[in-house]
Amino acid sequence: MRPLVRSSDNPIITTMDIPRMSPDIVDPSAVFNPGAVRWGDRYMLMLRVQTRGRRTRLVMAESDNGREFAVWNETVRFPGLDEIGEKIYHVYDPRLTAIGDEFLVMFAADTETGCKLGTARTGDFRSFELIGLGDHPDIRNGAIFPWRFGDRYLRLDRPNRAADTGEPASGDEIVVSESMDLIDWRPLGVAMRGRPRYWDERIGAGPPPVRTRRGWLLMYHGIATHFGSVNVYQAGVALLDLEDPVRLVGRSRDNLLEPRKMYELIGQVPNVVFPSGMIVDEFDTDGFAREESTVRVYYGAADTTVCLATGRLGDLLSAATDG
Ligand code: BMA
Repeated sequence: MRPLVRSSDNPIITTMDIPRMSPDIVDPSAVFNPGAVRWGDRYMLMLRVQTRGRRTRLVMAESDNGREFAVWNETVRFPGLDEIGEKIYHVYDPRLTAIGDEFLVMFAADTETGCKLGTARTGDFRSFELIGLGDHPDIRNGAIFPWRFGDRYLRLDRPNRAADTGEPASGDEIVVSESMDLIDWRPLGVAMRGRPRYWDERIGAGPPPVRTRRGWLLMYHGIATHFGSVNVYQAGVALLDLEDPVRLVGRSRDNLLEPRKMYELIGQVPNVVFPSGMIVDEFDTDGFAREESTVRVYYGAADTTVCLATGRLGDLLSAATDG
């Protein structure tokens, strides 16, 4: 049995589901790579909507069953982001973290000087407070742990390495960084590296990791770059040590999800599954996710639609066996 099974309703969100929000969103081209979090009984997604001008807008969607979503009729605004002193071209690929009684958003922001990771907080997904834009020169795929380590926040991030000509900025190390204030981040170490010539040559964290009794469950994307004309984006899992997440306990030998369906193979960017949201329903009284719990993985398909795959937490953990 495969640990992740696609929803028969895929793609669960397409551009047809996005209300017109003139002038920001009129007849959009794509909706993909959503952040996801549970808010009481509701499943919340923060969608990346792309317009025909290839501008990016973030829009919330909610659901009470995790499968059928109603898209909100307003775009997400991070007040102050326009005055930050740097021209920001795109804000995209948000990861949502529930921590204490608030929600944190970590997003990628394309600037003149590279990709930055920005952070905002919210309590209701309607108004957001911008916390800041990090000053790392070029970094992406930031995901904040849903847990305080003493006074510290931890996150996973993925510094971009110098791109070869014509190739998108990418990287092959997932790093654990710490911060006291969510503004200044200090790298603690590399948790995992890409595996040259296999499915995950370049890698980046997917959704924020899930706290389990066996360790932190991380879903990540791996990019195979050794095919002549196209990169293949897939998803797999890793297990990080509970107390010291820089220490990798195991990772999946194979990917658990790869482009196979037409909606993953064809689209704005072909051959992409990009996991960005993961919701686990059940936690025990100590705050550990239950192994029998359902896991919902939300992913972008071909940079064009939003899709859902589900599994059982214990099966995903058991896939992270490689050293
Ligand atoms: C990555 C990011 C993602 C995107 C993916 C596939 O580098 O830009 O947002 O989904 O490429 O195009």
